[in-house]
Amino acid sequence: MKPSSVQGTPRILRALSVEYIPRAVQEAVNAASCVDMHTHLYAPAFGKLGLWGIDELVTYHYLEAEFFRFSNMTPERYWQLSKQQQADAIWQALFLDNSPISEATRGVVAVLNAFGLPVNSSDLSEARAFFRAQTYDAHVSDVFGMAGVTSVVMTNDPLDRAEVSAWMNGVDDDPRFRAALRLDRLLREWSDPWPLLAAQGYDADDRGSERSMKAIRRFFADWCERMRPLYMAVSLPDAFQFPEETVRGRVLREAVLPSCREFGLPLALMIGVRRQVNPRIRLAGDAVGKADLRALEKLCADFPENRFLVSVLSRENQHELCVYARKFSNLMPFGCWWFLNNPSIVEEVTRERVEMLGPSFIMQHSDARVLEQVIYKWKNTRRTLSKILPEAYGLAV
Ligand code: FIX
Ligand code: ZN
Repeated sequence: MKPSSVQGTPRILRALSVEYIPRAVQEAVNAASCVDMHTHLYAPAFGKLGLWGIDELVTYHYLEAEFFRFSNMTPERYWQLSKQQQADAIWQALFLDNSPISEATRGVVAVLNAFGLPVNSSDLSEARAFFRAQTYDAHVSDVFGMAGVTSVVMTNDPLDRAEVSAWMNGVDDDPRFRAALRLDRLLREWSDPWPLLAAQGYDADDRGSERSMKAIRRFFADWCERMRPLYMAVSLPDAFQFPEETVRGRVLREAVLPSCREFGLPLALMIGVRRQVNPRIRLAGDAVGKADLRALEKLCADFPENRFLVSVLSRENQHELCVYARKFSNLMPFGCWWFLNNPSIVEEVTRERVEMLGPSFIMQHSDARVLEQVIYKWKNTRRTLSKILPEAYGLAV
């Protein structure tokens, strides 16, 4: 999980004079193939869990949030519509009645352009016909090729019923998709996950006793064997504290961290989300809050044998994260998550990270939820890096 796209360049640059740097960097950035280390995409074996195509692109929750700013339609009415009707309503409001100049709407335009589909059409029929004619498996390879992505890491929740049944039916090895064992549900209020663990045959109880901690470690052993994840991951609220005298705190300390050490897996912490500040708009209803990163300091200091991949959602936490990364070599900052993934903020945050950490961080992930989003998200990342890196190298020679 190294920022390999820029690792080979210093030697080349040393041999160049300053005026050639921008072009050399741009060529290197454009030619680099990426591993997208955090997405919500799925391999073909997961069937309907994998989202793709125009209706999914247009109803991405980033666009739903923008839709409710323009439309008089209530969320309750919107949720009653079919997927196609929802996409039609969003297309009308965000692409026809208003200018698609936000990052999320520009993304849809970029995807349509990439496939040579009309961007000013009064309806989505031509785009629908195009995507209907594709088969998912071959389309994945085409899309990854267009994005310059060799493989993506999925988000895999072993307590999610639909996912569990896909894994149990057997998931063929597909080198384009790697797993990440997601812990959000396991680390919720204990009354929620323990019956799910028990239903899978693990000896968990309602008190979160010592027995439950052992059961969770057995659960991890089995799921690590089944999924072969690259890392474990959890998103955490702005109010996250560690240590914490709750069952969640104990699950983290007594089960998650030891299992990560046992299986040699990093733990990805995505800190700062405030879930469901507006539940009426569902997935679009999450927000951000500044976190107390002393919890992260404690984790990095107390568990030097664990490795932490960390993304923080609040812009106000970014500088602190860089400082902690300078203190703890077991901390690897990654990407510009969610509300940060806008060119202006990516530029600011990445420049700061380069200045403070050199290339010792993971520059970006896409967080794509809909397959074709990797095309525009990686295009935009490359564009921003082609701007920032020549400056950095230019000042270094
Ligand atoms: O928790 C996460 O992994 C978040 O990235 C998502 O759940 C969020 O809804 C999202 O799509 C952000 O890009
Ligand atoms: Zn995500």
